[in-house]
Amino acid sequence: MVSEHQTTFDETIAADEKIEPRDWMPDAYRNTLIRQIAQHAHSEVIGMQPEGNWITRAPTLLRKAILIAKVQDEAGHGLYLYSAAETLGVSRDELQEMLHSGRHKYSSIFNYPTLSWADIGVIGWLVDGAAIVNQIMLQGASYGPYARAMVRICKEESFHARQGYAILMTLAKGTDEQRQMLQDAVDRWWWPALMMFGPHDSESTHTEQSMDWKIKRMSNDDLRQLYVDQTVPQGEYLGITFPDPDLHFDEESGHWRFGEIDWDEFWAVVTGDGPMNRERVAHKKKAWEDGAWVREAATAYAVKHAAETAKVA
Ligand code: BYC
Repeated sequence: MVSEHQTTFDETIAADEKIEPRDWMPDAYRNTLIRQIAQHAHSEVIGMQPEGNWITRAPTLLRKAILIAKVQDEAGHGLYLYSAAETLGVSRDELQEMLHSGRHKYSSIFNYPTLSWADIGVIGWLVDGAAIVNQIMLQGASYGPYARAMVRICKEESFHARQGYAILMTLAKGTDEQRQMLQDAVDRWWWPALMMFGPHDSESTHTEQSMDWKIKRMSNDDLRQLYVDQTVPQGEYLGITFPDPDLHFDEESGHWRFGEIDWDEFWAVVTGDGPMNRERVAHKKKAWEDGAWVREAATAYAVKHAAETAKVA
């Protein structure tokens, strides 16, 4: 027999209303949200590394200031998302432990190296661009704290994508060497950007259930197609080519059709064997350990402050 709780939950989802932390929810819904929100938070935080790599080497003071602001925004996104995950009853420490021990995933895209300044522009354009396509639909997610975090994150991502495109416009209008640097970065990041949307729908473990629960509002393949349709004209404007001989505009459907992703590469990167996986996790663990004294000091202050407040009361 379906419980009263389950009926209320189902009706809330059917009515397109939000599930809030105080509401009853099925364990599987809670666990799916913890998995996806945590993976998303970890991606934001690990994603600071490839870009942080270029802060000391940005070509001008202005570019450096903009990049610092962007990387700082990613930390903020991680914090909103960890807070959203905490509303589901999991602690920040547990989430860190899951990431450090390899039991939690983070986006495959951050396991590639940033070899030139053009990579910073291409990350803004292609990676933040892909994140926006994915996250606009997540603003409609059925879990309130996740959906609301997405609204703010999307606003900031939109600035990130523009700063990336602005870097690329400068390179595109520059010397032959600069245009070559831009093309080389596109050649290396295009396929990994398409992989961000996850496996084909037919191979995706979670899509069907997550769409029934209205956590995901569009499937991996539909989002990927939307992204390609938006991005190819932007690339043409920059004067670059895409590293895909099968890419062509299909008049009948009105879509840009593209070649097959290298799924062996995707799964190798997702399961820990990409070019930068080990470095990324080792660096993250070191930052967590080096920051232990800050957390201890902050907690000590909080305890002292609570004791003093209690005394006054
Ligand atoms: N990378 O059943 P599926 C940013 C895993 S950061 C790694 O389709 P789901 C930025 C998937 O987890 C924004 N793993 O899963 C930051 C699952 O494994 P588990 C990053 C992937 O969850 C700094 C298995 O494959 N955005 O923009 O329904 C600087 C089967 O997949 C990936 C997000 O995190 C992948 N690409 O759909 C610049 C978005 N794809 O968990 C920029 C939030 C799949 O069963 N996440 N897997 O072990 C999502 O929207 C969804 O989780 C996904 C996957 C679309 C990624």
